[in-house]
Amino acid sequence: MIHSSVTVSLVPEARKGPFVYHGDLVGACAASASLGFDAIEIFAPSGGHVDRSQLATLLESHNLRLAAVGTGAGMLLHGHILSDSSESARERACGFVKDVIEFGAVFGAPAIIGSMQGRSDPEFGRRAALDSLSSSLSALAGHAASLGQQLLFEPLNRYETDLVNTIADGVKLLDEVGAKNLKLLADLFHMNIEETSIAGSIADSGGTIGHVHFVDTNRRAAGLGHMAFEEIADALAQCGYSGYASAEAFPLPSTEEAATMTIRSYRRYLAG
Ligand code: LER
Ligand code: MN
Repeated sequence: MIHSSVTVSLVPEARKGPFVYHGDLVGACAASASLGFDAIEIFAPSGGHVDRSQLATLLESHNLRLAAVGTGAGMLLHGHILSDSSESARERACGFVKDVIEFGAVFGAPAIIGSMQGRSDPEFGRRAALDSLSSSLSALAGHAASLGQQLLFEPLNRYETDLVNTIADGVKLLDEVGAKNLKLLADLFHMNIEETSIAGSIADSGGTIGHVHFVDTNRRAAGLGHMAFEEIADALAQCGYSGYASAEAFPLPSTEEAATMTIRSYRRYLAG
């Protein structure tokens, strides 16, 4: 069974980003629970930003779970990247992510490495950047494992990184790192740009997918673009995927309509 989730950003600098709810955690929990979502995914400025006992109360009172926590604020707010050519800069990046891993772990939620993978610079080179990324991921996956959590790694489209663009690139990276709790995040928006076949690459992923960003071709809510959701749902079912379909989409035409459209599409294509 695939569960539903919706993103909540608490980072003012990301107000134009692809998140359904922005800024108001209390309101987002009430609204998403009333639509029937199973969980929320939080994008926060840091691992220490959210009051943990307030979040625990909120989740419990709305019968919601925490699906995952994003780490992209490390790059957005501080310029940290896990593939940095400087070891001390990489350590700072890992420190930021470790705090987010610890926050998520309190609620049984994995952290997501997306834009924190960074991109190569011409001097350092792509292979060296990938090696640095692998070594950062190895340390971070170890930290997540010590807390009983998975760590999610997200291939991004070519306009955001030159390191890991496809699910196949991601599977290769996972092989290099060799950590059992390191899984891939399949973001359908990025896959629509990079994959030859979205359903085909899911089918070929060999059980490495641990989370899905459920979104349409144009990064609007599922159902507001031209994604072939039937075949994607079939491919996920065939590989036994039982994680979250989490709406990381623009709040268009409004937050309410994006959330409503998402849960409708989730029920149509993925539920049961
Ligand atoms: C993060 O989940 C993502 O998809 C990236 O595009 C953010 O830059
Ligand atoms: Mn994503």
